[in-house]
Amino acid sequence: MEFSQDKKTMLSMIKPTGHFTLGNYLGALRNWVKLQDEYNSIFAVADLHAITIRLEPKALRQQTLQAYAILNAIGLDPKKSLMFIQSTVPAHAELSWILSCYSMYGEMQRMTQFKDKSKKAPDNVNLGLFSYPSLMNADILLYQADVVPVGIDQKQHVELTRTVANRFNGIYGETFKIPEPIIPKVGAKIMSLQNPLEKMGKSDSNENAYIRILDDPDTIVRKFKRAVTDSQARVYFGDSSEKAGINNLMTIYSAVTKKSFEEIEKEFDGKGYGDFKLAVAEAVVEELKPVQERYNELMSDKATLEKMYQEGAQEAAYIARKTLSKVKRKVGFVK
Ligand code: ATP
Ligand code: LTN
Repeated sequence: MEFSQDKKTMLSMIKPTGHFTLGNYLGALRNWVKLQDEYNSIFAVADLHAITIRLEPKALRQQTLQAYAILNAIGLDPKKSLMFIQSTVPAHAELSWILSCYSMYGEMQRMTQFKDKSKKAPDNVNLGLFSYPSLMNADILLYQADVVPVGIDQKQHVELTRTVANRFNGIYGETFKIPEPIIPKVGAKIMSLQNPLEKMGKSDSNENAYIRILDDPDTIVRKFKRAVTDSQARVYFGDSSEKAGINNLMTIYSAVTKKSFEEIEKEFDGKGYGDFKLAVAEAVVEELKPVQERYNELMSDKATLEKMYQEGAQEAAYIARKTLSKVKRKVGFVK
């Protein structure tokens, strides 16, 4: 992994809290692949962030490895990008503590993710859930990232990163780069196949609501066949909430085949939803096939996979240590 002096640095992470979905893939991951040549890129599996919810140790370990393998399988390349697992680089937890002393209680309390997640799981409102953004601040600032591609839900967290970095720089002099969030364009939001007014999320209790990146072709076809549509039986993009199901299928088909909505409407003129659903399913199967093949190869050779993430950890630790040493010196810790 070689970083160029002329390129800006980009960093993003994803939590291994479940099986990655087509929503994660089309909305976030696939975009990372496009961006990796443009920037010095850093991608990580945010396993420290994952434990704000209770996970079985075995499941966390397996999901973390799967997530790391998927990042590789979709086309992120450890020769071009720095790729690692968050918990293997101790500097994240260390800087998170330091930064938490420069983050205000009131600021953290205003984070909508904290409010939403506290409501959803009132019996496990742990301190980690509250200080979650401080760990994210550390993730970003350790690598002096210029840009951070995230979904709209994470924009508030990156804005907090800017506030905290500016505050620290104001007290101690230039220490951190101030990062910018990059939010993908509209269309990147994939909705649930069962309730197209809600986001397709990996923690949905109904398995038919989402497509997993690793679903086999039969499952993908079955889930698309069951997708909720309307009674009009005409494929077009409409404004009414009734069309949300078809709009979502058109969005998926367009994202995968690069066809415009107009082209799709023409292609399925006079045809029923059955034909359309099958075409969407087949396009998704084709898109995911090479990803699944590479994933299976990687997972069948755990030794190589381990070597890859260990190398990533070493490279990440080297960069992170530089920033952390500077911070510790500025704050006044002994050498
Ligand atoms: P959960 O369902 O548990 O809330 P999630 O799938 O939203 O999880 P995150 O780890 O928060 O998981 O998402 C990772 C990235 O994938 C984020 O950048 C997010 O914006 C993006 N993403 C998630 N779901 C979708 C979706 N349905 N459409 C587009 N992008 C999505
Ligand atoms: N909070 C993010 C995941 C995440 C992240 C980061 C994203 C953890 N650390 C640093 C960008 C930069 C999420 O829930 N999607």
